[in-house]
Amino acid sequence: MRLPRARAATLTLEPSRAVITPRTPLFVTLHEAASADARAELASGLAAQPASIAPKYFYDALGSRLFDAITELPEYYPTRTEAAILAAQAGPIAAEAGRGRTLVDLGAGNCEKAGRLFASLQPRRYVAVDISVEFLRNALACLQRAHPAIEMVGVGLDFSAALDLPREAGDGPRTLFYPGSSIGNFSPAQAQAFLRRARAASPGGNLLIGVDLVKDKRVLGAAYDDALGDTAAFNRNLLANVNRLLRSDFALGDWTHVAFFDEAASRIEMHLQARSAVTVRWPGGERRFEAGERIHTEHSYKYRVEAFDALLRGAGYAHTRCWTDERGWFAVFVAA
Ligand code: AVI
Repeated sequence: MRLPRARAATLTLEPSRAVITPRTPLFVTLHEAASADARAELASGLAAQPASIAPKYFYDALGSRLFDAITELPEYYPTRTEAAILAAQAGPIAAEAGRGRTLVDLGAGNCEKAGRLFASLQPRRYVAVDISVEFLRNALACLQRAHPAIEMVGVGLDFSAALDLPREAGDGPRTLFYPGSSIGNFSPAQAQAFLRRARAASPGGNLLIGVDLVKDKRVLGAAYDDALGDTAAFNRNLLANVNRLLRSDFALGDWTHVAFFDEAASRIEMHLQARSAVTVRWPGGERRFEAGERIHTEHSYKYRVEAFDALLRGAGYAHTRCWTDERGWFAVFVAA
């Protein structure tokens, strides 16, 4: 569904002053949460052995808020470590990425990370893309009020399989911004395919991407199983979203949050584990789970700098630069 073009901002010049009239961001919705495709994908994931639910279904409106809360937890270091790198290296990163381009924010969420880059990157246009359409709409409207001079476009899109930006994203060189190590939620093979699509979506432009690095497994484990239980709530809320989309009857209390670091695969695994035997039903299907049986909900791969650099080069990026924090916990790359 395409929404009508919103009122554009006008810059009125009078002899002694310039007045910027506030504008509403243009919003393009190319994603329907409760589509037949989504229901088919969910039903086949639940029927599979082992069962799985794709992590993109975490992000309904409540899931997006729970994720925001995760980023503030003492145990969840990625967001603040990445923000510290972006702040400390703002000048060199902007020099590498280029100023005055269209900044395309993939998985924009609350748009805060990109907003903090505006001073250094001075984007001419900001395109915020996210699957969580209503959450994005509100966040973008707030950001537009704070930056009335920047043209802003919101795109409701599931870009996990294809990265087809609408024409409203504009032309001219783009910096694609993919922060937070969301790339880690793909397998390395899927990540490389995604990086290839990102390169194709920014001809003559570049990619600014955050990547979580391998570290002590106690630090990693705590980040995905926090003492407050927010990550557990985020994981279980997935079932509430599936109930809405698939009209299934998951009882959230039947499921326990499980998260651990698999060193050999270099990834955090998240699962939901049945507390006792339970049958889940939805229109046209059902699945019995034995006590202790798990539904896989997320992988979060952790990289070494050289391995991620190789992934970028394998995706066709010939030029890469990387910055890390003092502890070597997180890396920010610019790749062209
Ligand atoms: C969005 N993504 C990068 C997060 C991560 O760390 O893999 C999602 C998350 N899952 C649990 N906590 C955070």
